Amino acid sequence: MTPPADAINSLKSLDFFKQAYRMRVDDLLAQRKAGKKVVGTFCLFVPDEIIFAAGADRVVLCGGKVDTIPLGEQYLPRNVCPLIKSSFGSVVGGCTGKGEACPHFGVVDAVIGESTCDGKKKMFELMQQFIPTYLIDLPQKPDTPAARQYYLSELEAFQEYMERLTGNKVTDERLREEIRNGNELRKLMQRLFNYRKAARPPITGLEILQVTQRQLFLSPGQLKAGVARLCDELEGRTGGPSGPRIMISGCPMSAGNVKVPRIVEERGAVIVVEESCTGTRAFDNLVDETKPPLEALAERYLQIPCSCMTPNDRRIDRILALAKEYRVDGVVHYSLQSCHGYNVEKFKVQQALREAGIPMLAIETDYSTSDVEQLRVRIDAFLEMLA
Ligand code: BJ8
Repeated sequence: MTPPADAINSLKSLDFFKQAYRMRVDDLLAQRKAGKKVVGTFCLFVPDEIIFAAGADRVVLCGGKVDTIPLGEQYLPRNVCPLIKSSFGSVVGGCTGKGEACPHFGVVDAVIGESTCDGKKKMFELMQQFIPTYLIDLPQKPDTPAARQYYLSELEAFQEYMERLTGNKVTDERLREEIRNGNELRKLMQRLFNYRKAARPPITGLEILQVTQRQLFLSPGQLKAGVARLCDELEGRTGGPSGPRIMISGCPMSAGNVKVPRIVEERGAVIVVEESCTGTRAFDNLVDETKPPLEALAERYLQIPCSCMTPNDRRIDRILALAKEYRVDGVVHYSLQSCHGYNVEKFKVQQALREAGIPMLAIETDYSTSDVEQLRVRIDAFLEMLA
């Protein structure tokens, strides 16, 4: 095994992503000054295309930091997932000045929520007391025609909301343009992930996280420029780290949350793919450019294999397919504490992986550092077993 490559490679084009936060906040402040509306989102089920077609901008607000959790816990039960507590703490901190807040919470005019897990659904009700909040209701059985019809009607209502918020009409032409832009970005992200299929990937999992944690934070133009530069730098590059090839699958890792991938790579493995919303789920499946735009959006977005959906067999299928494509030696199943969807689903994931002969390590954790030592021991044992 060789050490993780984030220390060796020093990919120059990653500097852009390191500066992304300050740069983007300044950019959003300037846009708001010029009269543009900005919305905050928390989930992949909120289609960017509709927001951009309405002439607004968006920024993802999912919290990955531990320091906003204490304020979140003043309003929410302690046994809610850390992503929810961290996000809510940031919003309240930003709105009341009572505590830690990420600067980007101050730059949104409204929040667009979605009815995914119970914790988030209820958090959005409370959030309404601090900032205007609109909720997209999601069907839970995505494979039925009725579900697609219902989600389509929810997207129509969302489009009308965005028109009211911005005062701009969303035309089919504008939607089609944004669908084309979105697909281009998805293809670019797919190209970036393809470099990780190499025998010795030229980019580590920790480095990739710097991009994926910011992909819904940056504007599409910024992301496109940054990822294109990174891909060009990776082209033809060989000789990254070697070690067991690991897939991380499960809950998203929002910005600030790198605990598990850091340990995995510090202990000598190489993360080659993430099956998560800060991974392949964000750019798998293009939107069909030949269909009526809203219908095509409904079709594509309902395919996101989130554990809030039932059944969610397409997630299992995707994990097995990715394991093959990326020649994965083992899977680390990553659940946030109290995320019942992913925690329960892990059983079926493990069953499927066992049948495929791929070992899996199940980790349930939060944003604190209290379990780092224990995680190191468990991850070491898992990697040793793979070796
Ligand atoms: S599409 S994964 S971004 S809902 S970790 S808050 S599920 S209790 S973040 Fe998610 Fe959309 Fe699904 Fe993706 Fe709830 Fe679980 Fe917490 Fe979660």
